[in-house]
Amino acid sequence: MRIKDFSNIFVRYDLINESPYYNVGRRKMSADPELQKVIDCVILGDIENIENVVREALAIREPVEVMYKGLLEGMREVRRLWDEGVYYLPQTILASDAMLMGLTMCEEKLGHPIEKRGIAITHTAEGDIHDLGQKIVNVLLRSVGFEVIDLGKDVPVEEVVAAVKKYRPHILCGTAHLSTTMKALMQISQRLRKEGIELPFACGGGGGVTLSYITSFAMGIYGHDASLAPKIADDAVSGMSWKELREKYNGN
Ligand code: B12
Repeated sequence: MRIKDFSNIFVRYDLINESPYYNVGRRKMSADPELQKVIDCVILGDIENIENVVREALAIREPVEVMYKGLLEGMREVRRLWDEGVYYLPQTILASDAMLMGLTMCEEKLGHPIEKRGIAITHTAEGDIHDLGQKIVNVLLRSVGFEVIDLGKDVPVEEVVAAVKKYRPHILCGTAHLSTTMKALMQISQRLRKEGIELPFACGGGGGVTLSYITSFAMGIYGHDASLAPKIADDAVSGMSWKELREKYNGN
């Protein structure tokens, strides 16, 4: 017998039961219908429709609002679903891809000022592919005029050190999410010191990447939110040392 209707074969019944998003009356996370569509597309990993809904949202909302109240809000729910064991890798990868597609559009809409404010290097730690936070940092830094040298994800410690020596940035940014990869951030700090280089090293992420961990090594400044990156970078350009920046942003 040939199967004519596949719709019931690929249904995740656990999702229907456990996620409000797979039910008919989806939980509303935004009062704004355009932003809600963005949120839904991220949660559902709907890479076919994300560009349309982001375009519609950008027609009436500021790019930073679409980023924070749409894309990031959707990712917050994905995080919950993953943490509760409802989402597996495939759903999470699709959701992340949808978010990255939307982020690129927000960046295009924001545009970049012609006059450069300073140079920033960003990267996601060696062994780590959780780069969504880093991509948001890139967009925000570029939107205020920083030249961003994006080293990408899973960047070896030595590659980061070499890039700092080559470009002499005002600020280095790092993102990590795994307990196994966050050590790379500390290793970068140690290697830079060995080379006699000191600069503000702003870090964010998840898991063990906390205020106490990041401030346990030289140069580390903890940023709980990407929106801090342009502020820290601006202060770095104005000449504040990493110690002064740590005092200002981390209170120690
Ligand atoms: C999305 C996600 C993925 C996606 C990543 C896609 C991508 N392109 O990034 C995929 C599906 C690929 C993935 C894979 C894996 N993941 Co994962 N993943 C997540 C999840 C659900 C959300 C993380 C996220 O993207 N958040 C949204 C972004 C925007 O937040 P963010 O990066 O933290 O950034 C914010 C701030 O931290 C800050 N920030 C970040 N960087 C910076 C930098 C500066 C300078 C500043 C100022 C601020 C700042 O600003 C942002 C907000 O504005 C978390 C769950 C959780 N609780 O966090 C697990 C989680 C991080 N993953 C986890 C694991 C274990 C894995 C895998 C090993 C799973 C596996 N078995 O294969 C692999 C890892 C592979 C690898 N080598 O890296 C664990 C890590 C546990 C640990 N502590 O070690 C978590 C915590 C889930 C869990 N509870 O088990 N994952």
